[in-house]
Amino acid sequence: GQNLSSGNENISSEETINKTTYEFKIILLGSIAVGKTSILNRYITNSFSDKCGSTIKIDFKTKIMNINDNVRAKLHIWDTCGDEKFRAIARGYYKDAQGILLIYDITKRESFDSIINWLNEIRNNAPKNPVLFLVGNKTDLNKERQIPTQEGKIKAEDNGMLFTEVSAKNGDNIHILFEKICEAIMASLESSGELKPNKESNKILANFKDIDIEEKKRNNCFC
Ligand code: G3D
Ligand code: MG
Repeated sequence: GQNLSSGNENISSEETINKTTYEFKIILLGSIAVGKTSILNRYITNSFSDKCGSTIKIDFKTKIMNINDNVRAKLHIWDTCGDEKFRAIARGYYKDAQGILLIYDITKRESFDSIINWLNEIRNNAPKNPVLFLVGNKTDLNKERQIPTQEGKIKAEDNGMLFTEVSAKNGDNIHILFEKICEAIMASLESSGELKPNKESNKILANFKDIDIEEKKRNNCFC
């Protein structure tokens, strides 16, 4: 009843000890210069800046997403910098990923054509049944578009992927993209019985095996 609501207010505050936190690993894939790093920066810091250098590096950033008053998701979003040696680092990168954002540039036909190669890489390296999201980036450059939206949509449907188009530059659809993938990961884990809220531990590492975050941060160069 209504008379309970004021008494319960603290329970739903940010600080509550009973807040359930799911942790998900999401990785970014796609050919060089499609905007992987820009999408991540736009989501994490709401900024758009220069590309990172040309070294081969793996890095990840985390962000908390509130699902509701009692549940939140901590997203660990992994990005590569440079992709020439990608095959050599693939396995460690894919390990335990529950969501994959496969990105192309709507103004570059080659980046869309290589989606098929990335899907093979995913089949060979990713855990079974990650949520796949095909993402066409750079919608602010609509005049230079080479891939019609409908073509992206069909490619996604044919390959069991969710689909959207975004712009890291102006921020269009970026936040909703991460909300959607998070929702889809939760639904997928729930349907396979792997999402098991446990308020005692206040932390669920659903399908996410003890990644040593600090160590990964120290050793983020895999070359
Ligand atoms: P990558 O991490 O996939 O390799 P980057 O790609 O994020 O480094 O982006 C590659 C280039 O595309 C960068 O330009 C970046 O500024 C640009 N870019 C990324 N996203 C967008 C977008 O949404 N719109 C537009 N117009 N440009 C974008 P430079 O010139 O630095 O190479
Ligand atoms: Mg990059």
